[in-house]
Amino acid sequence: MVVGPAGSITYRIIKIGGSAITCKDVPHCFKVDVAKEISKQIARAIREGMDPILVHGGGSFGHYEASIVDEGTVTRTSHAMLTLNFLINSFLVKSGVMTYPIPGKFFTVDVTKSVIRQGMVPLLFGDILPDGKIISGDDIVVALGKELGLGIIFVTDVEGILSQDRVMECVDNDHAFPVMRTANPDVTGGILEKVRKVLNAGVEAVITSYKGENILRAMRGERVGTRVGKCG
Ligand code: IP8
Repeated sequence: MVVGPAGSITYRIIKIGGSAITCKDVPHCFKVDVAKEISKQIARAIREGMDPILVHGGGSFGHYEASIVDEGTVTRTSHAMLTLNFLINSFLVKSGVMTYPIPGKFFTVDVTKSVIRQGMVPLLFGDILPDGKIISGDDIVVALGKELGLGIIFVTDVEGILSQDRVMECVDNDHAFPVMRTANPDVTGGILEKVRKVLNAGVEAVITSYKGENILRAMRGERVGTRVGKCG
């Protein structure tokens, strides 16, 4: 486990959620301003000496296409994810972040480490296999968090897990909070499933928005959003 100066875990794995980077209700709608803001914070974190590992989800690209089941689902979903990756990567590269994209189908911890060893920033993403099985970016970040002993920052469109309109400070079980549901398709289960995966794997995570430089602040070890893992 990698620990920071105060003995706390180091948050370096950043899951750029589809809910943050794409528009909920509009298929294939990409949020340029959000991409610019996230890229800016990641570039700054790197300038401050931090080395992030990036992963993005499917949003209204991959999840939308995967939810329409016909003979073209795998082709369209795969194409949608590559398109979204191209868009996100374009803003990161423009901001000076030396990324190397790794589609989920090719994800291993070793291949991720080899990209880091070459001095680049891995940019992994959720994917679909030829048989239609979905690889969620959430599973990728949890596997990396467990293997590398690093904390995960889930960047979403909300400030954290809400209970009666207030952001919860910390969650250590999956039934203590009201389930957050969204109308848009999410074939990999949404926020409750994220929390379950984090708790089952015994990793540490924060769920936060990109606003207020929260990605950068979480990487610096500041408390933002909702922590998921061990409370107290
Ligand atoms: O949004 C899903 O990745 P996630 C990827 O991280 C596809 O669960 C293909 C829908």
